[in-house]
Amino acid sequence: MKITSAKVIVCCPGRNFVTLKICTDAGICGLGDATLNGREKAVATYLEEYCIPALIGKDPRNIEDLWHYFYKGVYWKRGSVTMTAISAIDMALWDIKGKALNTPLYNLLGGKSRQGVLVYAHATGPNLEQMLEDVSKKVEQGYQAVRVQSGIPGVGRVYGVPKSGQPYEPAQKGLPHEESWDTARYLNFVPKMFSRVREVFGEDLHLLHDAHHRCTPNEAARLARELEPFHLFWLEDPVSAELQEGLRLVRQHSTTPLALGEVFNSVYDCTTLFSEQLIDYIRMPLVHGGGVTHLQKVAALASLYHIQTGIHGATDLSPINLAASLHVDFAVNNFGIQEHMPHAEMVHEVFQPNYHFEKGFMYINDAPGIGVELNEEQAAQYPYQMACLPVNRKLDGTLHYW
Ligand code: CS2
Ligand code: MG
Repeated sequence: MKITSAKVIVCCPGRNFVTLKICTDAGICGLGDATLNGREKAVATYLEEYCIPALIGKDPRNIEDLWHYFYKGVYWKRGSVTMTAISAIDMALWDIKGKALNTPLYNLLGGKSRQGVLVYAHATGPNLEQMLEDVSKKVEQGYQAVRVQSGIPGVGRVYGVPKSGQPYEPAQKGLPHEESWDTARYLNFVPKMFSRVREVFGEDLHLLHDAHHRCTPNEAARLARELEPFHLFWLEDPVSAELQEGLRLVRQHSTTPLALGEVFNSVYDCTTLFSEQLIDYIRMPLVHGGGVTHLQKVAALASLYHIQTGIHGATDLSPINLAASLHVDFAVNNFGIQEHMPHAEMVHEVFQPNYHFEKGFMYINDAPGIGVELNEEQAAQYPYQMACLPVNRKLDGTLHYW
């Protein structure tokens, strides 16, 4: 089999998505997600200028070799743009392989290890009461695990907490907008928030929280320790993990489970976190983390250290990525939980998914390969619109981690 053509499709059904389509002389085409929120065109150009010309004529069945061709072969390893491009190629090749062998992707990864994939929903609100209403909605929909985020009294607009009634979408049209932050107020508020959530919803609901990299290791240690009585499923990104050693301090002080890695793009971002057992869940997404090929290796290494997967699944990753993640979730033994934020209806006019949610779990049908269809005519109806993630400033104006 040979690759005969490949193209990049950029569309904006409510938000931007970048898709790579690779076709072969066997008449089989594969799809890969190449969406990097706020930097979509950089990945599209990387693929169009450098990867697609090099793919033509190659045998798509040699996925491992092609992965290393684009990783080692270019000399400039890693980085979000490069790794998102490699991830898209990798997903499209696995899609082709599954279609060529007429079998769903999970079958090529060792088969199913479970009957359903446990997922968590997002509940948000500009204040505590509205957030509690949103948790109720998610429980009514059948979710058994809910991530809880709320506006913080005295702090303006907080990342990832939409205005009342708006869908979750941290990126906004045009150049980055500015949001504010105050760690002291945040640290005082979050334990009170969880105390209230447990009071209303009891012990059985799995609760998660995302600190979005906002604390220093010592602040994170205080937060993790003060959240212990509320038995969180996980505390996510309490610190920015560029300094992997920083997690030692958090770990020393608390047993609250920690989840990290949605911005990682290589196993080398987490070797210390794994080998010293500093985290409990690894969040690397397929789309930015080297695709199925690399995630399998990351999951295998994590399992040696009793670390489970908790793959990133925000709405800025396309349905192709979510479906591919579900195949991995079904297959790996050390699966923990999968993030689930349903895409808007408009997104499904372009991408027809092969998965569904039922009573807290997700399921995928047996369509060969990854199994998501792309309607290119619909995609063309929604042209790209520039949008960026926000910049985050402390109340005095100092630039902070977002
Ligand atoms: C968030 C994401 O899902 C999460 O845990 O942190 O919404 C993240 O902020 C976005 O994917 C960034 O594009
Ligand atoms: Mg997150």
